[in-house]
Amino acid sequence: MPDGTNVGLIGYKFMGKAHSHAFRTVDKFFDPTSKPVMKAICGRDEQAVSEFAERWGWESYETSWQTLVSRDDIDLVDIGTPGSTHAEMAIAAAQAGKHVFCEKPMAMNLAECRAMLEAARAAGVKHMVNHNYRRVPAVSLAKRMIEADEIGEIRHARFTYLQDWLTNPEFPMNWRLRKESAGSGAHGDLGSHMIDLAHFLVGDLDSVVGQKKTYITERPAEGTSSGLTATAGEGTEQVTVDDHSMWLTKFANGALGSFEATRLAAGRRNFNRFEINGSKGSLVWCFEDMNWLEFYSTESPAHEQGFRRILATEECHPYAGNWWPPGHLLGYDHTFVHAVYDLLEDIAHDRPCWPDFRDGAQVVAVLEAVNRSIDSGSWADVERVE
Ligand code: 4PW
Repeated sequence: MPDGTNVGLIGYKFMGKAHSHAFRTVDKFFDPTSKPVMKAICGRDEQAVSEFAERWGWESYETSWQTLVSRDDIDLVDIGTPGSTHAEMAIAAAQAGKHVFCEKPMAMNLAECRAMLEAARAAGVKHMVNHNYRRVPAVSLAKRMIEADEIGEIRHARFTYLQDWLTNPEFPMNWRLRKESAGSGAHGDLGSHMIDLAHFLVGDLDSVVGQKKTYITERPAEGTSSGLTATAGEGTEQVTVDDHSMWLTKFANGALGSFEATRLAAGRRNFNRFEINGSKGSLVWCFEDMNWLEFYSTESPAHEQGFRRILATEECHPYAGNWWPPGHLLGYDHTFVHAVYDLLEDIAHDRPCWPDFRDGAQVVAVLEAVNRSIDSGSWADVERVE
């Protein structure tokens, strides 16, 4: 794109802000070959989306996503809306010849994912799913250390993603609590992130056995909502998704693993954590302390044995050198900038994106295998997406 990459973003709430921030910021700290041009933001409420466009610097706004994806002056469609809308939007965008960036979970089910993947491949456009936690410098550093055999053969790994914003039964309904808009509760919302990290750091999951539970089955009706906040309306509504999901896995490489996702873990605000144990050491990371990676090596001298805390803000650490001097910490928003930078470079240099729609579909394949295991009461094999 000689004059930049023209972006159209669908969604202007929580993810709309995070993605808008990323497009506004990326060329201030990174040097994308093709700079993003914030062409159009899309949302159904004309007053709200026009105000958002003004505030965030979008050149125009649309109230119809169909109009946005068909515009000739759009190169990249970014989908920041609830999961029930992803497939239709992504397929239409690909068929219109647009590159596609899609929030997680990729879609409501594996069939939708496969249709999105097929459409993107047929159109020859780039496709990426925003599993942003891969792009925390400390997480990408963990990937490098695993690839360098610094912890040896991985034997087991445990992933937890705990939040508490739904602990209070008076917290009202919102789209994340409805099966028809979100597909599932903590299982997909948080579980998809854990699965993607597991794919990134450990490998494919071969089989799973799980359980889910909804503890609060009725909540005050929705008034207004944005992100993880909401106000109550009149009456009540049934919750149709899980509060809590947990499962065991057998990885394809022989390792064993455990996963737990909940949004009712009082005191855990965004406790996305992994611990990976290998034959020569361990790696531990937690988003609530996201700049630090804990590393234990069995090869350290006996008197030095212990977890070493690595502050991943050095020039040598992934992405970190583009920001501030060592020790100046990064945050959640920086991971979106990293994703947008890599996407723009993948488009400009015709490189495969990661994670792409195949990776995103593989995540949903695991989510569905857990559901099958719950229905059957026994282990379920994970379908492989090619
Ligand atoms: O990581 C994200 C969190 O910031 C998740 O994708 C969903 O949004 C659930 O909590 C928040």
